Amino acid sequence: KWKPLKKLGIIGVPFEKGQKKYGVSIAPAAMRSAGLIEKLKEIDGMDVKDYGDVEIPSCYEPVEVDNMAHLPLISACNKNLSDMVSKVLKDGRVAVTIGGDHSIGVGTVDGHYRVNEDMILIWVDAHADLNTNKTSNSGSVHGMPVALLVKELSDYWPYLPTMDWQVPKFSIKNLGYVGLRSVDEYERLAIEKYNVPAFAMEDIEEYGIQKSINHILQRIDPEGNKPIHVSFDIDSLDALEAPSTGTPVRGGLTLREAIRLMEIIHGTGRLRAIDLVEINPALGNDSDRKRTIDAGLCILSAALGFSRRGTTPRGILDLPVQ
Ligand code: EXY
Ligand code: MN
Ligand code: MN
Repeated sequence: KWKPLKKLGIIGVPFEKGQKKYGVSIAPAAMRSAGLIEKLKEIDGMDVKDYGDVEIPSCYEPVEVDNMAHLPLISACNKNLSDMVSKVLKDGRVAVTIGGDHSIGVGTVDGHYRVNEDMILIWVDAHADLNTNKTSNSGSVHGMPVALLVKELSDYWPYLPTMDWQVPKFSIKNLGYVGLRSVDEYERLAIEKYNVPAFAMEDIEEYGIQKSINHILQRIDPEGNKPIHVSFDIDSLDALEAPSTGTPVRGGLTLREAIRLMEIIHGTGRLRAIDLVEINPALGNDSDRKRTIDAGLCILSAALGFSRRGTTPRGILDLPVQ
């Protein structure tokens, strides 16, 4: 029933107020000038449409929310993003969102969920992004998007002004993690309380990346019948592979592991949305920046069908004669 969609819609989100450093907001432009669209068009038979950047509102309600910096602006941006992701999906395309910091996961997942309540979510990250404003040590919303999205945690939040548009209906039962190695105490408590399949680096060490993702997919979607949303934080990669990111953590995924992970997800034919977040081209030197952006491009290509084995020329069955 499922086969990979050969149509994509690209959305840029030049947004960085979910964390404190300058630079994540320039990632969509940096990815486009590094050849994002061209590279995705090279994938066999791919139809790529660039929907441009989401509008970041310049006016928003200036309310303060306890330990949640810039919530009204984050909320306004995510509301627009959610609409854009829904639109791309309704147009019959895979939604490919280039962040931006990870607070934009609220909008991408919300937009996907509104079109398909069946969706499952694979959060690829060094961090669990599962803090509430009560448990967060930083007050940065990029450490909170999963907790904002899941219905099981809605009682652990106060009323959040400006967030009325987002009703947390997504079930934590449909979530899996890959790449964890920096998890706060209450995040760990939530993972254990709800028995979330969470493959931290030591688990990936033990099972390998293929068994790890297959185990998650088997757990949250045993029938293999649900559309997949991947939210890929570049800091899931080892800091040596992707140095230009705001909260790097050593000891992470190799690019090879991440590519294999994406190939397996592509192979299900069920990938319908992918976010690539937390690339910060303003951090590090030229070589760091290039390495990080290249890694991001490789990950997207693999997720969307690029084959490392190579592909035969379209519609051609023999070598050209002299
Ligand atoms: N858990 C820490 C916090 O909540 O502040 C660090 C979060 C970093 C989030 C990065 C983007 O994935
Ligand atoms: Mn993250
Ligand atoms: Mn992270």
